[in-house]
Amino acid sequence: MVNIRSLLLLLAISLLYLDTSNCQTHLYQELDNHDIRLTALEQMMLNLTQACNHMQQNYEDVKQENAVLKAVAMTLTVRVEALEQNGTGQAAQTNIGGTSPSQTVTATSSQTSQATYVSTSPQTHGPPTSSTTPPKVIPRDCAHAQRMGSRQSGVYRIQPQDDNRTFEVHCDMVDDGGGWTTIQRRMDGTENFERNWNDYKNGFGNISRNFWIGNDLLYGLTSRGHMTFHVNLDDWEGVRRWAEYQDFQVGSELSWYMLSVGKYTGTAGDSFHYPASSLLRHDGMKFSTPDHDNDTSFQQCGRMLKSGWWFNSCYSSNLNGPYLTQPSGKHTYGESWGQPSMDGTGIEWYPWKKHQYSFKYSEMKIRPTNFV
Ligand SMILES: [Ca+2]
Repeated sequence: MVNIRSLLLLLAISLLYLDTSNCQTHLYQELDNHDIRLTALEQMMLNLTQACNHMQQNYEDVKQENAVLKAVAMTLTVRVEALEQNGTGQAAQTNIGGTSPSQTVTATSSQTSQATYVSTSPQTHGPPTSSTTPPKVIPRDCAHAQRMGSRQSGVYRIQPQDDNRTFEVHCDMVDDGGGWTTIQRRMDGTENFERNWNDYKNGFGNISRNFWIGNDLLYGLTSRGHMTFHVNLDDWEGVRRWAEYQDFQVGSELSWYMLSVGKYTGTAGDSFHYPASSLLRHDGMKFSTPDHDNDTSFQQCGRMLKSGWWFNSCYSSNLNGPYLTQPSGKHTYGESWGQPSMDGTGIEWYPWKKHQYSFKYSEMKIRPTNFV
């Protein structure tokens, strides 16, 4: 009996051992499989890391190539600008016809200057910096400066023609997309505009305040292509109106700086083609000053109206007239609705006010028509 029990116990122990052994074998097998999967995962991780590093290297290479291409593109752009500047400058120089170059606004020698922003106020402007320095080019005008990356309104140095003369001008980089070269401003009576021919030829005043840019420079700026002319006028009640003309051009001194303008748009009315009288419009007129009578009147409009302007017989606008500290000057005789008298009562634009009225503020500016 005991033997049988012992035998059964031994059998049970054997079976248990056998089962335990099988289980152990299975566990070892599973562990081996786990190790294999782990190794496979590690290899996969390694492959992914290598792939990632490879992509990172490719990205760095592409980025570097992109930077190089960008620098090359910038250099080529600047060279094209320089070539354009040379070509147009020579053409403009040819048309001057031997008039002696001179300027009242500050001119310098032929040094080059980057972006040529002259204002001393702190600002961010100019072309983006690059690891490769492009050739330095002085912009032809404010539109050119803006295309080169300048966004700040203020005083810039420009070189309109390829004759080594540079000029400081005021650029409006904000109004209606910017790129405007300001050619005249009247903001107070601190500057005398009753000037002779040479002053209007060369320009005068403070370009940050009241000034006339100069007819020679005006010719140089408008002789290269289609230009848009814009004038802003403020009355003494704080209302601003504007007039704009396409194809604005001022001839050389040989043509007495003859004015030529195209289509009008605006809110201030059309003075240059003044519809009320062909004797009072200014399109096609020569420039006159107190000492140079080129108008169509038997009188001397420039002397009488104390101004330099494209007088006819005589005017429907005179933005270079005397600055008055009130809307109306003295009316002495001859004024009728829509028809200026010969009194000369200040800074006038007849199509808006229809009677003699001197504006509080005026500014005239130009930019290439295809700028925007
Ligand atoms: Ca005359």
